[in-house]
Amino acid sequence: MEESASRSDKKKVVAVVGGGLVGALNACYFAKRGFDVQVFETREDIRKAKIVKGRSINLALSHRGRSALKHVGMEDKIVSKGIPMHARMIHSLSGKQSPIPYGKKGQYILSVDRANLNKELLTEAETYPNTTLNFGRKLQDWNAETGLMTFIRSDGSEEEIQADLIVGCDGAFSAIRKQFLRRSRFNFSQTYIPHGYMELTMPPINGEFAMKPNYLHIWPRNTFMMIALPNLDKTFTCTLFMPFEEFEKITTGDEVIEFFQKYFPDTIPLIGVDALKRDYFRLPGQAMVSVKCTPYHIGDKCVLMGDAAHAVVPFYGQGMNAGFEDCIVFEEIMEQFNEDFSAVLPEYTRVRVPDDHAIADLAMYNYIEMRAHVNSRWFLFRKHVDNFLHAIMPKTIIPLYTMVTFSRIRYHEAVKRWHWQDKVINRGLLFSATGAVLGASYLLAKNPPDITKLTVPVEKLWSRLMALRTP
Ligand code: FAD
Ligand code: EGU
Repeated sequence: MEESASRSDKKKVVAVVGGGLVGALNACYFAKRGFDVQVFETREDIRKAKIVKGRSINLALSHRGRSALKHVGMEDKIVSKGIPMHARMIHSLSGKQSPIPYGKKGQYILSVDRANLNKELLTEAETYPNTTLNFGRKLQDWNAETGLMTFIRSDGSEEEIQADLIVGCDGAFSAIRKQFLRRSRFNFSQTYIPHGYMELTMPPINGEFAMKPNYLHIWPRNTFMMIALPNLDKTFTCTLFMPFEEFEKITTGDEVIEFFQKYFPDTIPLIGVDALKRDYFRLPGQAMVSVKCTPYHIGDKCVLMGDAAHAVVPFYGQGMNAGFEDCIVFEEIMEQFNEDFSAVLPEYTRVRVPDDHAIADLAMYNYIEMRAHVNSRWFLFRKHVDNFLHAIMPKTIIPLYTMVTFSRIRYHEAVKRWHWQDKVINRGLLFSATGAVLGASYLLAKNPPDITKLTVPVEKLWSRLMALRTP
C-alpha cells in the first residue's frame, strides 16, 4: 500500500525497448507527457559509432509520418533535410522517362536519410531531462506477470529492470513479442515474400545528380523492379527487387552486366560498370517479411508499436509512416483515458489493429499486382486513369495512394472507400455501355441501314474483336 502511495506522486516509468525510428519518436511522446522514460537499444549509439550499413539507406516520408513528427516539434527539422519528390519518373525499357505527378503542386513526398532521422530523434529525446537513452542493452527476456525485463549488456553482463509500462518498438523480429506468442488467443502471422532487395549507389556526375533529383524513379519490369530515391550528397540509392532464385542465378560480374543490359540498360552508365560488378556482390539479397498480429497489448503492462506490431512489405512506402502514426493514435487515447494504462492499452488495440492490418494487406496486394503485370506502360496507363477520374470527379473518386499518402484517413476507411469507388466506376462504365447500346439501337431503328452493305463490316468487326482477346 505504501509503495503504491509513494508511486502515485512520482511519475511512472516507461521503458521503450528499441531505439530505432519508432522507439526514438515514442520516447519524445512519452517524455513530453512527463513520464520517466528509459530507452533500451541493442546497438551502440549510432551518433558516435562508425557508419553501420544496415537496412535501407533512405525512406519516403509522407503525410502520416510528418504529422507525427509535427506533434513533437520535429517536422521542420526533418523536412528541411529531406528531398521533395513531386512525381514518379517511370523509366521504360527503351530509356524513355515519363513523369507522373503525385498530386497538385505542393503535394509531394520526401526522401529522408534513415540514419540522420534516427540520430535527430534520439537527440531530441535526450533534450527532455526525464529521458535516459541506454545503448548496448539487448532485451533477452521479460516476465509478463511482473514486467521485469532482462537485458544483456555489450560486455555480456546481465541487467534487470522493472517498468510500469513496456513499449515494444524492437522491430520486425521483436523480442518483446515472444512473450505474446506464448499466450492464449494471441493471433500471429508472418509471411516472407519470394523477393529480396539489394541497394546500389548511383554517384553524382560532374558534381550533380545523375538523374533528375526531385522524383521517385521507378523501373517497373514485372518480376524485376528497381526504385531510386535521391540523397543529400547528390547520390541516388537504387533498390533492386527480385526473386531470390534470380539473385542466385547471377554469380559473376559479367552476368550482372548482362542482367542489367536486359532489364535496366539506362542505369549501367549511371551506376558504372565496375561499381555495379563490385556492389552487387557486397551483400546478398535481403529478405522482406510481412507480420500481422493482435492484440497489441498485455494487460496494462506492455504494448507493441511500429514493425514489432506490424511489419509491412515496402511496396507502399508506408512502414515507417504507419509506425509513426501509431504514436499519434496512442497519444490521442492517452489523452482520452487520462493515462490509465488499463483502459488505454485495450482501446489502442481496438482502434489501431484494423488500420495496421489494412496497410499490411494493401502493401502485400501491391506487391502481388506489381509482380504480376506492372510494366512501365501499364503503370503509366493506370496512374493516368486514376488521375483522369479524380480530375473529372474530384470529390467522388480519390486515388487510393492519395488517401494513403496524403491524408490521415484511417487505412481501413481508405480501403473501404476504394472498394466503393470501384463499384461507382464499374456502374459508370456499365451505365455508359448500356447507354451506348440503347442509343445505337434507337438510331438504327430510326434509320435502318442497308443490310447487304453491313455484313462485311460486321465480320471485320468480329475478327477485330477476337484479335483483342488476350491469349
Ligand atoms: P526498426 O527500425 O527495425 O528499429 C528497431 C530497433 O530495435 C533497432 O534499432 C534494433 O536495434 C532495436 N532492437 C531490436 N531488438 C532489440 C532487443 N532485443 N533489445 C533492444 N533493442 C532491440 N517505410 C516508409 O515509411 N517509407 C519507405 O520508403 C520505406 N522503405 C523501405 C524500404 C525497405 C527496403 C524496407 C526493408 C523498409 C522500408 N520501410 C519504409 C519500412 C521502415 O524501414 C520500417 O517500417 C521502420 O524502420 C520501422 O521502424 P521501427 O522503429 O519499428 O523498427
Ligand atoms: C519501395 C521501396 C510506386 C521506397 C508503390 C508507387 C517504395 C518506396 C507506389 C522503397 C511504386 C510502388 C508509394 C509512394 C512509395 C507510387 C505509393 C515504394 C517508396 C502505390 C526505399 N510508394 N514507395 N505507391 O505511387 O503510394 O509512386 O525503398 F513503385 S512512395 Cl511499389 Cl507515394
